[in-house]
Amino acid sequence: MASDGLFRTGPRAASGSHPVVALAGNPNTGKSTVFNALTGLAQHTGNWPGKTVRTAWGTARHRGRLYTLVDLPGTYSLLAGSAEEEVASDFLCHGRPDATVVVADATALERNLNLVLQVLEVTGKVVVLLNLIDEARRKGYDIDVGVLAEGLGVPVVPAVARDGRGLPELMDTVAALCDGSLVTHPRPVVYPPDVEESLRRLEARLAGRLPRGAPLRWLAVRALCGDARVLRLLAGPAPPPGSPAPAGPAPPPGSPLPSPGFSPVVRPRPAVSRTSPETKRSAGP
Ligand SMILES: Nc1nc2c(ncn2[C@@H]2O[C@H](COP(=O)(O)OP(=O)(O)O)[C@@H](O)[C@H]2O)c(=O)[nH]1
Ligand SMILES: [Mg+2]
Repeated sequence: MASDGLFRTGPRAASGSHPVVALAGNPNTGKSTVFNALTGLAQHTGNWPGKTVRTAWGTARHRGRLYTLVDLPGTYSLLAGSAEEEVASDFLCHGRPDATVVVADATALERNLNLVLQVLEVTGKVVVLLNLIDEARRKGYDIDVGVLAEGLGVPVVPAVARDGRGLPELMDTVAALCDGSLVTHPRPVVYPPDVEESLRRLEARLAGRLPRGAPLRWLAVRALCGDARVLRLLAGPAPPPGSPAPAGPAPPPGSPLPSPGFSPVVRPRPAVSRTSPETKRSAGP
């Protein structure tokens, strides 16, 4: 496994034109097991730029196509209370992954769904890998994967990653998310009316300060939770009335990872709901 310095230029730099796939999840859900099974020896590790958080990234091949997988640090939340949460949140918000796999522990679904719902506020191009199905069965849990997928509005793939079970289906789903042939319809979390009103106002204030396509609602949630970096952004000077929002062009392939902080590099969120259901496979309602 190569190490360190390589990561300074980041997985995006190494990916060339390969789709970038983020692996997120609570600690001990089998994320590294999935990552190792899919990337084999084609891995690099290193510290996240400006952080002591170690992360791994590598290349997976599936049906003749290459993907760059990023094994994000395990977190229970994206609310940036720790360096790990900040790294995972920044990568999902600003690293522009083409798809995100949230590895969830089937034996502790309720706790794991907290992160799933947060990720869905950042990006819709998500597949949930429901791992440790063997342990869940041993405990007598029988999870209806179809109902879960319908409730979340994104695909759910059951797996026993330690035995490689479910991983080909995972990569088929990732491939379909990356090439746009699979359309998701994530269900938004609806907060109480006063919170929704605050979010709406914060989103409007953030919209003028961030590039089009930035996950405004999620950043507004973070502001309400007291995230210092979002609050700093809101406290900064507002752009003059009528001035266009920052363009935020996607960097060319080979650009380094965005550094921590609110880099204006955000790929517009895909308009998944506008794609014709006749021509695309669809997940969820
Ligand atoms: N029983 C069972 N154990 C698993 C499965 N996937 C991973 N593990 C084990 O769970 C532990 C944590 O896995 P790891 O990949 O390090 O989790 P991470 O912290 O999310 O990266 C390891 O001992 C794995 O061998 C699975 O599907 N079933
Ligand atoms: Mg791990």
